[in-house]
Amino acid sequence: MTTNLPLSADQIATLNAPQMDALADDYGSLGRKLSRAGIDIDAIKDKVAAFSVAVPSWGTGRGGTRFAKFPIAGEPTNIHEKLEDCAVVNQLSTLTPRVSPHFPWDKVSDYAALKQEAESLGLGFDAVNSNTFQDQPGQAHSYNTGSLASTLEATRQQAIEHNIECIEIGQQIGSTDLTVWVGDGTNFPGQQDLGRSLDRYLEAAAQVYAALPEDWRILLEHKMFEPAFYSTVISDWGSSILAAQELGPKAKCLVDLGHHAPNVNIEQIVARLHRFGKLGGFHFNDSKYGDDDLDSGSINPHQLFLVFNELIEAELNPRDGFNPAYMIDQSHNVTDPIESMMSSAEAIASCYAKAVLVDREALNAAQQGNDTMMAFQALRRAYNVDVAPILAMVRVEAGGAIDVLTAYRASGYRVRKAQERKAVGLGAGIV
Ligand code: AFD
Ligand code: MN
Ligand code: MN
Repeated sequence: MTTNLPLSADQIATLNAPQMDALADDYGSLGRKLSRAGIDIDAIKDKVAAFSVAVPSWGTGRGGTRFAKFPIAGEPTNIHEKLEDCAVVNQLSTLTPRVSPHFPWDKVSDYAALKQEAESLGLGFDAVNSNTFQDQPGQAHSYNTGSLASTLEATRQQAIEHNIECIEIGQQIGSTDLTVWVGDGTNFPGQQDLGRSLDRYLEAAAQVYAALPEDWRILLEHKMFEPAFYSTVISDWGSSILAAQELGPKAKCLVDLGHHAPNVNIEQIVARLHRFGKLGGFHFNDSKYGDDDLDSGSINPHQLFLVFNELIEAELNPRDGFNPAYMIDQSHNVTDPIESMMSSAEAIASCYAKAVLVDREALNAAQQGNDTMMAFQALRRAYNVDVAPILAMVRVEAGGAIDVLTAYRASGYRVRKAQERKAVGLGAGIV
């Protein structure tokens, strides 16, 4: 199956070799420390090995702001090259075996062949993403009035049909989720009736919902602002859960970490959505000011840990088939996207491992007994553990690299691609 891996397994093993003794030493030392707290390090390692996060096909290209995009040499220009880059991320980090495609950006003529191509690279497909927030060449109706919530019936119909087409493509490549984020909203008070816009959205989304196959879900991604700066139709988790509840059991909410007002308690939103069986997916990134799409854990790793703490609680107390689609959703404006995705996958898995390490009995007892300091310390103790040896051991056992970034640079992959691939254009590049 995996006949087409972009990096040589031998080369990864050779790069790992001089570091193996040190890793065994660090892993052993952490194992002894954890065992004093009654924790079996191998059990934690197995949980981390079973954890994975999808990468977005569009995350392999340099992102940008509305001011500019600065491409790098060797960037991918089509889905085939994007898959190859995703395979590099997965080969070295071993945490990202699925790719989330975006249509029409990733359109091809033969999806069965695309699925096979992905498999030969050690990859599968995750949620399919529709795009009704920008116009495509030759498109009959512009989305300049919005899409699923547009006042124009023909535009709404076109958006519905595009989402249904995404489901049909998804069925051919093995996806079972459709993620819908719409840019619909307004820039001026009074521009649209806030209630009627939502009515139109719900009516159109219901038609997409009706086209979902039995085992599929529609994931509604809310976002507070941008491109609309006054109001957005699905602006927050409240609008999202109400819409999901109205649409039906196959509709769930997707939380993108960057899509909230600054300082919002996102971990509580996670807990709330889970409480009502509506947490369907997650887009990981980090932010300082808004929807910055910075690398996961680069600004506020503690928040990422607290989010995972809620996700582990949800995993332990599942409601309504808890099965969240985890994905990295970042805009890599100033780094090599492969490096950012590998570093982010590590930050995400690290917070997952720390959340697994939380002594839930101690936490629950302290909570129950109103011992605030000890409840906080239960979280703090886990957060302070350096889980790097666990992550590295997981990677080595799966054929990945101990030091992903050094291995990637030593592979010369990007330099090779810079010679093989055609240059991408300049221009603004918001993703
Ligand atoms: C936009 C949105 C959102 C979405 C992405 C892909 O902000 O994060 O996931 O496009 O559709 O960046
Ligand atoms: Mn997102
Ligand atoms: Mn976003």
